[in-house]
Amino acid sequence: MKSYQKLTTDVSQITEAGEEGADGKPLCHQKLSAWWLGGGLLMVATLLSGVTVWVLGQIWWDQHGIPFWSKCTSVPENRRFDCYPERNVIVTRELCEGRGCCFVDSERPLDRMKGVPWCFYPPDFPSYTLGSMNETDLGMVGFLTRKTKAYYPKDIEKLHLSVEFETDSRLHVKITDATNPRYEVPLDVPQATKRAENPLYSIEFCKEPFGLIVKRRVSGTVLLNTTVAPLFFADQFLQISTVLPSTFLYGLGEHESNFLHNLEWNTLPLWARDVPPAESYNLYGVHPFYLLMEKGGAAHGVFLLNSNLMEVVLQPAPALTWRTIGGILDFYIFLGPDPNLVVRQYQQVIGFPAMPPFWGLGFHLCRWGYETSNKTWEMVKAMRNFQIPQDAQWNDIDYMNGSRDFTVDSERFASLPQLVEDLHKHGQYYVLILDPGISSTQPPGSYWPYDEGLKRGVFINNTQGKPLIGNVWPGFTAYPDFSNPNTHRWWLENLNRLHALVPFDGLWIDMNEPSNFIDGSTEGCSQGELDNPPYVPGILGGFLSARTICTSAKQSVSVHYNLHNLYGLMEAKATASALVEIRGKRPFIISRSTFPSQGRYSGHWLGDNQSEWKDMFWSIPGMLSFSLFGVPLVGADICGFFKSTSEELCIRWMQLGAFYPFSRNHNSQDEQAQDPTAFSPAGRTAMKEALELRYALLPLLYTLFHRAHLQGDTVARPLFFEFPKDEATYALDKQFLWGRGLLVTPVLESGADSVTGYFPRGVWYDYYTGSSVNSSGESLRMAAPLDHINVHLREGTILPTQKPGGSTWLSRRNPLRLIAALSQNANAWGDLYWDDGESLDTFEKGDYSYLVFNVMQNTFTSTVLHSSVEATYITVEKLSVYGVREEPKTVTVSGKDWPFTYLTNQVLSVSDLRLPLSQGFYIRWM
Ligand code: MIG
Repeated sequence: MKSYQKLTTDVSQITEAGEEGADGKPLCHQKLSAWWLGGGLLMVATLLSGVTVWVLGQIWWDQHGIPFWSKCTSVPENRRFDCYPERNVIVTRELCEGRGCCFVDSERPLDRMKGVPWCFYPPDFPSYTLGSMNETDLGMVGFLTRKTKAYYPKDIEKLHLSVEFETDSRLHVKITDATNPRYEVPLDVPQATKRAENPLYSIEFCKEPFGLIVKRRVSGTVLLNTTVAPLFFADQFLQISTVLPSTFLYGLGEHESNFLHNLEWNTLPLWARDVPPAESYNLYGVHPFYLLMEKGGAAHGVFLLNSNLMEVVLQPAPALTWRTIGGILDFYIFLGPDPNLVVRQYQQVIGFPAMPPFWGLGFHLCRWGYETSNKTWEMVKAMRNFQIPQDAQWNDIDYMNGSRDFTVDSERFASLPQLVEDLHKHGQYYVLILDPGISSTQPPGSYWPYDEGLKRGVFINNTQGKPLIGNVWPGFTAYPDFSNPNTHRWWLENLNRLHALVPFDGLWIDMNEPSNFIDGSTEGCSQGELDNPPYVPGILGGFLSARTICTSAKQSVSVHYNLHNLYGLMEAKATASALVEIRGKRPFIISRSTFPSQGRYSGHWLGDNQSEWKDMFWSIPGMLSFSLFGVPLVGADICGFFKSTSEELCIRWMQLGAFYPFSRNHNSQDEQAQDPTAFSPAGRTAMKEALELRYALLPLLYTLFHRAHLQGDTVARPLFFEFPKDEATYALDKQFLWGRGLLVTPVLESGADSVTGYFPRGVWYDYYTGSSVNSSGESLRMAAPLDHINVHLREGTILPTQKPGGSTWLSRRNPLRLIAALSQNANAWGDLYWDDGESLDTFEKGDYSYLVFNVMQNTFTSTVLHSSVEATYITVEKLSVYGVREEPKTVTVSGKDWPFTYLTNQVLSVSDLRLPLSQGFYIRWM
């Protein structure tokens, strides 16, 4: 029986309970149908055995006439949604049934450890009811009401539901309080102006209890079905669950975990926190976005635009529960269908990442504890002495006077201005750390940042309206409120003054969770609900102000309770605009705390790791996750932050780190030196070679960043993005790609002289030699001596490479070598974006060159689609073609005969070309 209340498009429909969906299966009350069956059987048993059972029935039947025992046990374990997620409570039958939930005492105590809830919602747990829906220009709106109060305080009775068909691949679903406005994340998101005409999705609503079902139209795949558990919308407890169409789930950061999430009862807390990364902790940043691979290779993504403390529960149904303690439920659903498109569509909402300066892609060297500017300078000189590529030297907090922002220690760092001048003379750059905490204990008149900040009211206030005081490196500190525009002005003025002392080129913004060495403030926190909400997700420490400031603190836009997770984003925004104003060039910023849309302002490093092999491994899933989050400029501390590294580990890590989009070796204080000059000649040489490999590939890397900036392509890319139909790629997080065609297979363990990597079906060429393997989609073992990292080219790829140099300032002038790796049909494709490497908005202003390379019918062609003066400074010197099956008799360059070499491994090389990059050319072999 079908009786849909049809709306104008076939994209949406409202389904009454018990009705069938288009595929004939009941959509709403899936679980109800399960207990009807169970209850029915019990009913028959009741009739058969007469009075005794009838009496029993009186005990077991609940007020709806439903057998309580039956409806609870009919819920399969993996479909139990936790009704009592509170920690520090031993959930008894009494407590559980007090919430109207099912209590099933586990026979296996291990289940409790594993996470199968023993207190869970029965299928008929009261929730909201959907009234009729009305059409709008962009979709539909309706109201949800609830009759029975749920068990959290300030349960909201009437909700407003809006569904907007924003684009064919993007659906926007928003649920909020129908009566009173609530906090919403202050992010500029695009507003659709007309309803999508041919959406990839369809949506269905269940009336009683309310539920939402989203399907992919072409396949009928159910992407979301929220009918599996009740919706909650109390002031400080909002919860919605869905089943998932597969277990191939990625994203949801920031955590230390495998790239592919574990769905065996895994709770991921999201709350910005200063802590050395460890599994299951909430870490520095917050990204409520996931990508899921459906069966068959299509992908979709879901973004919950909410900045409150939340947790995401994953369970093996497979199912997912969003649980947040504030804001509203504001979902964007991206239909792809290709994973690359999902991430692009996500970034169309949060913004595409900034184009970094070219030098930002060079090698960065840093440590905490250089102690003096002279020692820092010696470092730079040693690197130059060994001709190891380096673009930027950094200083950590040791440059400051008493760890105070915007000061320079005039004794230990007396030569800092000269050091920076020397760097600049060599075409190198200087980056400084800044922390948000502003010292509040200097005598009045002696520390402008605090005095002036007080005067202008730029600090976060406590509940009494006075600056909240915490404790960080300089001692007691106040915290700038970056949600206040006055703070941006003040921050800029401080940076201007500092820049006059030390003309830094980039900034490293640390401690911006914000971190606090004491919990809350010097005066503790309030007893109120903002500091002690009725429900606290499973965060480290167990309370909101653990190692940060009180969440009751007041900021100009809202309370810190709502804005905490946005601190790093707002600081990055202020810092980026200040850097633009000061230097007039592209800002280079690396931030520890991040939130969606961070990529517009900064990159990210993965925080305080250790000099351990497993930490080196964790950096790959970490990096790939930030690719999904739209923060492509990402990397981990190469060779590890805490602890001392071994030479072997550091060599392997420099090799891997040469392929971090952001490549920095950083070390903690009091650890053994781990810069490339600190090792044996052989170790040093291996590291130098790894960096030279990076520098050779920078034209490719820069082009990939352009594509990220332009349209949200990923830079460091998971394999399955390119091979979505190959399920064998779904769990890979020990290998990754740069763009579509460069495969990196690092060694991640000690004592190895070989490495095994997966090669999706097709021909792959060794980057260095051009030798090929034709993979059927298999794992291959390869030699990996200590001075070698395996890098392969996918068939059909053309790479622009450049002769490396000691810095990008030097290498950027060098001639190019193009490498074409032919497909089995003897075709290949590649491109190059080139500009001055540092001016603002070169693409937007047209000050760039863009070239497309391709090979067809034994002819390599370079086509200049757009050109600017920078391309006239460099030449193409050499072309190597991998996979030329027969030795050519002649080679011509733009019509003229040219000498060439051909090797038995099918590599054709044409050298001494001296072709200006700014002009098209073709090279033919016959
Ligand atoms: O409390 O500035 O993650 O990279 O070296 C530690 C000193 C503060 C934490 C950063 C780390 C940096 C360190 N910082």
